[in-house]
Amino acid sequence: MSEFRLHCFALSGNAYKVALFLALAKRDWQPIFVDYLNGETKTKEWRAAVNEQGEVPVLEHRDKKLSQSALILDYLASATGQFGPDSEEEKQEIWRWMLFDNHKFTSYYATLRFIFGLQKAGETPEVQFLRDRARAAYQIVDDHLRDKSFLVGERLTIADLSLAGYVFMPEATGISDSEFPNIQAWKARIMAMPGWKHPYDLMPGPTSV
Ligand SMILES: N[C@@H](CCC(=O)N[C@@H](CS)C(=O)NCC(=O)O)C(=O)O
Repeated sequence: MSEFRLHCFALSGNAYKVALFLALAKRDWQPIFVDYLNGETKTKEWRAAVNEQGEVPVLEHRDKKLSQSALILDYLASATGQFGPDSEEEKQEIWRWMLFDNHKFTSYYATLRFIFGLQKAGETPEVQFLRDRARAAYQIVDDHLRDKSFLVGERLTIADLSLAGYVFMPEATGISDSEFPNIQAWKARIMAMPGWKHPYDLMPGPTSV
């Protein structure tokens, strides 16, 4: 059995945040496939055994079973000594970006990508609302990255891994990379890291709905 076990599925960018950490940190880990599309996370059994909140990612390590990607990333940074803060000030900055990511950057974009890119909902008012909100969050991050290589401290940290959850997903969203050149350059820096892999090469399961 591997040291770290990650409950995940290929389409989940939230799980990718953790899978990418483990890949870049070159840790001994294994994915445990969760059949989200067939409703596994909604079953009483899965919720009782894995996560009462009904979500992946869930990380198992030693006697711990953790959920919520930001908390897992913070735990992994402490447990491995990699991609964490160098000071109290950096820790606060990292959390500030991870909370922004969970509330806005990932959440609007992930929902847009799911209903527009995967379920092919078309140009509904909901899609347009989500795209506007996602664009606004992307603009804030693009502005922040104008004079920076990474979000915090000029090196890859768990803040970058959190925001990187969905940016490599290939489905159409109606938002183009060329609208956000600083995010595009940041993505290229992450892709150039030894051990980087596309989400669909790192996690098991179907890549369409
Ligand atoms: N804030 C959570 C979000 C996790 C999340 O939304 N996971 C999705 C997959 S990407 C999920 O498991 N959804 C199950 C459901 O909504 O039923 C985190 O960062 O871990």
